[in-house]
Amino acid sequence: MAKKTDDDVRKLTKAMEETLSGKRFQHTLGVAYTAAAMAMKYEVDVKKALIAGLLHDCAKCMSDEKLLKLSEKENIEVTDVERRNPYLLHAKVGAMLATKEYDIDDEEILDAITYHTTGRPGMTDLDKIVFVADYVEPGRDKAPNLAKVRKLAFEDLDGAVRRILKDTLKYLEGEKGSDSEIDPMTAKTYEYYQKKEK
Ligand code: DGI
Ligand code: FE
Ligand code: FE
Repeated sequence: MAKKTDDDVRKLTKAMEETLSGKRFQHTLGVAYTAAAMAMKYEVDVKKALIAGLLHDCAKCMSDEKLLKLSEKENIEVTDVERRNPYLLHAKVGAMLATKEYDIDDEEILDAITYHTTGRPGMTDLDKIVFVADYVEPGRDKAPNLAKVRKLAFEDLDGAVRRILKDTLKYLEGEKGSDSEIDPMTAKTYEYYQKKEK
C-alpha cells in the first residue's frame, strides 16, 4: 500500500458515511479527530491514528448473524465468548474489512482496529490511542468520570487505558444479562496494565 494521502482520507470518510448509521458516523469522526490529537501529543503518526479512528467501527452496523457468517467465511477465529457475544467480533471483522474493502495493509492500523474493544497486553501506542479515543470522544456522555478520563487521556496514556479497563469491567460486572460476559482478553489486558503500574 502506498502511503495514504489526504484524498484517501476523504474517500475513507465518505465510505464510512455511506456504510454507518448517522450516529455511528458521528462517533467515528469524533474518534478519528480525538485519536489524531492524541497522536500529536504522544508523537505517533497522526495520519495512521486518523485512519485507524475512521475505520475502527466499520463493521459495527452489522447484525450478529452477518458478523458470525463473515468470520467463518474469512477464517477469523471465533472464541467461545465471541460466539455468545457476536458484537465483540466487530473489531476483528472490522480489521478484515479494512484490509479487503478499504485497502489498508498497515499492520499497526489493523492491530489498533482488532484490539479496540478489549485491548491486549502490551498494546502499541497507536492501539492505546484508538482504545482511549473510542471512550473519550466528544459524542460520548454515559461513562462515569468522563471529564477526568478525558484529561487523563492527554496526560498519562497508560493511566487512561487502565482507568477505562477498570470502569468497563466494573460496568460489565454490574450488568445483568448474557452480553455482559467478560472477554478473557479484556481481563488479561487490565491485569497487565495493573501490574505495569507497580
Ligand atoms: O463500538 P463502540 O461502542 O464504539 O465501542 P467498543 O468497541 O469499545 O465497544 C464498547 C462495548 O464493548 C461496551 O459496551 C463494553 C463492551 N466490552 C468491552 N469489553 C468487553 C465488552 N463486552 C463484553 N461482553 N465483554 C468484554 O470483555
Ligand atoms: Fe467498537
Ligand atoms: Fe467505537
